[in-house]
Amino acid sequence: MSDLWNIEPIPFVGKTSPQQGLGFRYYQPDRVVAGKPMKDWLRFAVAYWHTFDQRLVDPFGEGTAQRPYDHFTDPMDLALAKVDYTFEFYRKLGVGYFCFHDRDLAPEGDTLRETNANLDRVVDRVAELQAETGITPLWNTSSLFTNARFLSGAATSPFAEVFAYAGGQLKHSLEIAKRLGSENYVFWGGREGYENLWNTDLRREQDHMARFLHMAVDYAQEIGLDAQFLIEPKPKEPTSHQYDFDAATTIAFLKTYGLDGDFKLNLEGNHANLAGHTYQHEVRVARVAGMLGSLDANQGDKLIGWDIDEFPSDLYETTSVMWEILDEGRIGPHGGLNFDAKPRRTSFTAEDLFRGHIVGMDSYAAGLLVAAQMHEDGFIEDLVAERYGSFDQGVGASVEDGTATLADLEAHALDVPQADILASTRSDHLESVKATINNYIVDTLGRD
Ligand code: XLS
Ligand code: NI
Ligand code: NI
Repeated sequence: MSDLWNIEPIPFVGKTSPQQGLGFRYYQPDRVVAGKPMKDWLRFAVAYWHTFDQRLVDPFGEGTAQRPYDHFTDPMDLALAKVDYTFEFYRKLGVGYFCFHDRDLAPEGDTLRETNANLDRVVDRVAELQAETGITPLWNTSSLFTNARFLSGAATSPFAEVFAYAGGQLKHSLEIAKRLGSENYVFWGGREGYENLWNTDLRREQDHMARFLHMAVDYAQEIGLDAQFLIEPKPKEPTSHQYDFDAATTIAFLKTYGLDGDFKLNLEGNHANLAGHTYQHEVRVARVAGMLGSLDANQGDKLIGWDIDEFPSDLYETTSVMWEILDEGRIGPHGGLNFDAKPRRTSFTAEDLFRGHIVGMDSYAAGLLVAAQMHEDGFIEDLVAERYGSFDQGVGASVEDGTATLADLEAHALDVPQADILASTRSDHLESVKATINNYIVDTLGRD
């Protein structure tokens, strides 16, 4: 798969092209939609771990991926060669950002000191290529779940030695964020949860996790790191219960421990589904709490339960997420769309990495176009205003302004016939809303 070097930068080909070529049908970085270029609305990022490290294993099968650095036997040579490849990929795909875990970049040594030295050598190369290309980290994070030492968690491990190691590892990772100019810094608590309550001190583990995050806030301040801190909720997997279960749970945790001023949320489509939510639900919950930070753009599979991390292709979902983003005005203070996604095992070449990203970028660009049209027409805004209109006057207004008592409500309700109450709910036409959204998708994209 040395074919990456022969692939031309991915062009915009529009609709007239045959499907088989590599090209964008909707994504045009400089096209202005709803007042901003597409690239500013979307701020796409490539996920280092999936795109460059993932061997395309599944629980039943070995990796199928073919990568041009496979022939390196020395892990440091491989790590350094891979960095050059990654920047070539970003450039050809036409994205401005990437995301990584510390351990995606470089192999571990026997001690944290040795590991940091390996990492710093690779980060030197990343810094050089950033300076050459202007491509920068949307965020970085620390892998506090892959190594065997984290078998029972990191910040919530019952073992102080492990907590200490995790803290030391985090410190260096924050220094890298500062050095490379990461716009955000993500915490995904992969093993911060429990497998069984019988051996778990729920209170103490969450106290420890909060301590860990407070230490991160303190250290960021000490070194002048101004990246936005983000927590990425996920309900389970690999633990049977993860503390950052979903947006609502995570917001409650942050408020309980006085961390809500320093953190926002990084929301992932597939994680939303695992929690029994739509992606739009998670984005909306974060928005109404003022906690929307960034997005991990992927999707689940309706037929498979686990975090399968497909590239997003569901236009209904990308439309609903982009509708929220347009309504918000941005993804977050420094947010973007990180493709926390991998191709299927049958798609194992370099070209397939492009195909996966292209379908994801086009699906979000198409969602942006549809959502922009919906906003322009104001149909959802009007519908919601009408639906809650009864709270603008009369008894509704007295509820909202706090003057109504239960006695007032009883006096109001006591003699109203059932038919009149039902008549007052006339504007509830969910089926026609769904039909209208379908029409927007078909009509907007058909015209474009
Ligand atoms: C795993 C998570 C992970 C985070 C970064 O399910 O999505 O990839 O995004 O640690
Ligand atoms: Ni995930
Ligand atoms: Ni993720």
